[in-house]
This record gives sequence, structure tokens and C-alpha cells, in this order.
Amino acid sequence: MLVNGVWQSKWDPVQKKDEQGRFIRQSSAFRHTISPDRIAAVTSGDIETLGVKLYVAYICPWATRTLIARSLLGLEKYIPVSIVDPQLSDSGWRFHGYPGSTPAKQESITYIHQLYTEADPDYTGRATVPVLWDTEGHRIINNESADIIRIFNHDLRPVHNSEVDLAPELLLQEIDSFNERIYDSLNNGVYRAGFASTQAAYNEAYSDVFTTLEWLEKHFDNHRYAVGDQLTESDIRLFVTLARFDVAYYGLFKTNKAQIGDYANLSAYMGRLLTLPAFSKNTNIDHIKTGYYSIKALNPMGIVPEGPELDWFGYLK
Ligand SMILES: N[C@@H](CCC(=O)N[C@@H](CS)C(=O)NCC(=O)O)C(=O)O
Repeated sequence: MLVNGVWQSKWDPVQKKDEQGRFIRQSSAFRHTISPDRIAAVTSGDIETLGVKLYVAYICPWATRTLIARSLLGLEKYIPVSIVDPQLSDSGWRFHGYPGSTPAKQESITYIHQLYTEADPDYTGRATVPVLWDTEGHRIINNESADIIRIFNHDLRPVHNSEVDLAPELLLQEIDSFNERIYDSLNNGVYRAGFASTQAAYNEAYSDVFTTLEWLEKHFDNHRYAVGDQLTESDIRLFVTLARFDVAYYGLFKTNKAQIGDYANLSAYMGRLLTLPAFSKNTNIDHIKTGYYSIKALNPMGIVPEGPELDWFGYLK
């Protein structure tokens, strides 16, 4: 992480913890949106590009939220993407030639932390992805995936004019409460289990994860989507965790009461979403496995398991 703009070489994936050994995720520091003037200029045809770029990692569920939203909303031609290597190096996320990542020679930076210090020379905090970067102003517009999805869906609507609305006004309250219900218990719950530093903190997280998965399995008895009867951002937020569950969390984070493959409704839901290219093409199993299993604190030998083989891998080819 960075302290007053200086990279600390002792990188600790455990982030912060409380006095009971519970994992605490850092809150995001940059919470702006894309300039309305630029959006208007692109919409009116005065300029061609938004002057923004999205930095992501395929391993990262939060970053993948933004990739899926970008694809669903038809923003691929407006927002270029740079994909870092799946392994966190001693200097954090970097471009280092891993297959499927953006070649280093195409990038003006090597490490993601360079964006943070360029944006704020005194930045203190973790250099996380996703980063929505202003290529004109050389600043971080936003580094919070929840915001970035809403910027894409709402603020960029005049640019994409998509038929897809990931957060329709009428469903907003339900979307927010669904998101809240799954965030701490499941999206972040798996991390709370994986990075717990006491047995009690792990047990608490494990129980939250499976209480929520069991609730979701019932929910999908009579629902096709997370909220309402259309695809929303809640589906994206749920999908990115489910897609990593059996291949990474079940083993590495010890959330091993059951796999998603053991839940009939959740498996069918995954199959339904994966028929959409926005979900399948942004799910890179090799990056996910290689990335998670490279976390030395949890897997000192760095051995990446071969399995499991999952039914839905067929959608990824
Ligand atoms: N709140 C952020 C969280 C992003 C985040 O934690 N990303 C992880 C990867 S999955 C990261 O970059 N970690 C690097 C680090 O902690 O040093 C979001 O949702 O955008």
C-alpha cells in the first residue's frame, strides 16, 4: 500500500482487522463522476472520446462488476480497458505480460499505484482496482465499483442510450436492500472468512456466507433475477461472487460447506446469466484461480489447484 505517496514494500493482503480478528475492507477515496461537459460534448458529436479509461483485474469481483456493466450497456467502444496481471506483486497490481492481460508495452505505467500517486502525490491507502481514470486530467475519477456501475448506467445514459437499465427508479429501493443484504454477508463475507485472523471471526463469516446462499437458493425457487423480473445491477453484484465461489473461495477461503454447484437454483441462475456474452466474456477462470491462489499469506507454496471442472465452464469457451 501507499503511505504519503510512498509504496510500502511489505505488502499485506490481510488489510485491516478489528480487535476480534475480523477483516475490514478499506473504503474508497475517489468518488467523482465523469465531467458532464465531456458527456455533453460526446453526445453532441463535438468530441469523439470521453477521455476515460478503466483499469481492472479479471480476478477481482469488484472490478468485474464494472466490466460486465460496461459490456451490457454498450460502452465498450467509449471506455477502453486495461487489464492487470492476476497476481498481486510485492508492488501491487502490475502489467507484466500474463496471458490475457494487457501487454506492458501498451501501457504508460507498470504499477497501478502509479495512478494513485499521479492523482494524489500524498495518497495513503491501498492501490485497488477498479480505477476509472481521467486520461485528460490525469486524475482518478472514481475507484469504487458500486459508483462506477451507476455512473455507467445513469450518468452515461446520453452516450449509450441503452435499452438496458441496471437500476430503474422503480426498483431502486429493492436493489439497494438486496445489495446490502448480500454485501457484508456474501460478497465481502467470503473475504471475511478467507482473511479472518481468529477462529471466531472465521466462524462468524462462514455462517453468514451460507445463511445468505441458502436464502438465495430459496429466492430463486420463484424468481429469475435478483430483483424484480429484469436484469439489474444486483445480478451483476451477485454473479461475480458466485462465479468465484467454487474455483477459489470454497478452497482458499475455506467457505466449504457446499459449492454453488450443489445448489440447483443457483446453478441454473448462473447458467442463465452466462448465456449473455457480457457475463461469460468477462469471466476469466484462469485469472481467477491464478490470482487468488497466488496470495502467499493464504497459500505459501503458490500451488494452483487443477479442479474443479464446472458445468458452466462450457459457456466460457
Ligand atoms: N471498494 C472497492 C474495493 C476494490 C478492491 O478491494 N479491490 C481489490 C482487488 S479484488 C484490490 O485492488 N486489492 C489490492 C489491495 O488491497 O492492495 C470497489 O468495490 O471498487
